[in-house]
Amino acid sequence: MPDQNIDEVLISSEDTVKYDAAMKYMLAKLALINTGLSYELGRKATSSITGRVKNTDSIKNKLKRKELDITRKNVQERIKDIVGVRAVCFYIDDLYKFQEKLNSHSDIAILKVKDYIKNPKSSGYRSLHLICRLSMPFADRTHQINVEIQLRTNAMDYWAALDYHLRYKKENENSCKVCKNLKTYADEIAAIDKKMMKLRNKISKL
Ligand code: 0O2
Repeated sequence: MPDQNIDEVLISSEDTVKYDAAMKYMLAKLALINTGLSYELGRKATSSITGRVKNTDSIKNKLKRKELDITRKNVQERIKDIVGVRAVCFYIDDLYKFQEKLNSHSDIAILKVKDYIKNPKSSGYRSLHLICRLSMPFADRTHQINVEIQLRTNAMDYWAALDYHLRYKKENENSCKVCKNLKTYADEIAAIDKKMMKLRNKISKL
């Protein structure tokens, strides 16, 4: 079977439209939360809000990485981040405030929290990941769609973006020669992130 047909079996054109709609729905929600939180804080809460729908090649690679068969069932049941959105905030405590706001949205069920800030990955990666199920009215009915929400500070985002192309997406062995450096830099950046939050608190009491 040509690849295009296999891809269509894995993710139908209806799925693609649905995932795209879910991403836009989530982006609107994050923008709404940002507006409310910024109002409450009296300053901007986020510096960017972005989203993406994972492409078929990336989904297939992830299934391979997880040593799973490339089937439609596995795509639907095992890949939780086909729809992914990210809010980048200024301070670490903003991320948890953002999470609280999401909790109050009745159409979003937070299924799993992966707190890579309290428990960073061995790579040094830090972010707050929320694996959610979104109930979205679409076409003739309400659909349940998995969405991964990544909440990060600017500092975490800076490190993750560089790590992504320096190491994370490279499978070659040589890339691990830089793992130790990247981990050290992640820890140093995280220490500055905490200091900036303390400084903000100090300034607010002046
Ligand atoms: P992409 O291209 O960003 O979509 P699990 O299902 O829990 O077994 P999964 O889904 O890999 O495993 O979850 P995990 O580890 O929580 O990571 C999900 C996403 O976080 C990744 O998506 C990356 O975006 C990001 N991430 C995780 N670890 C790292 C890291 O060490 N460095 C960087 N830069 N990003 C990381 P994808 O699908 O791998 O990639």
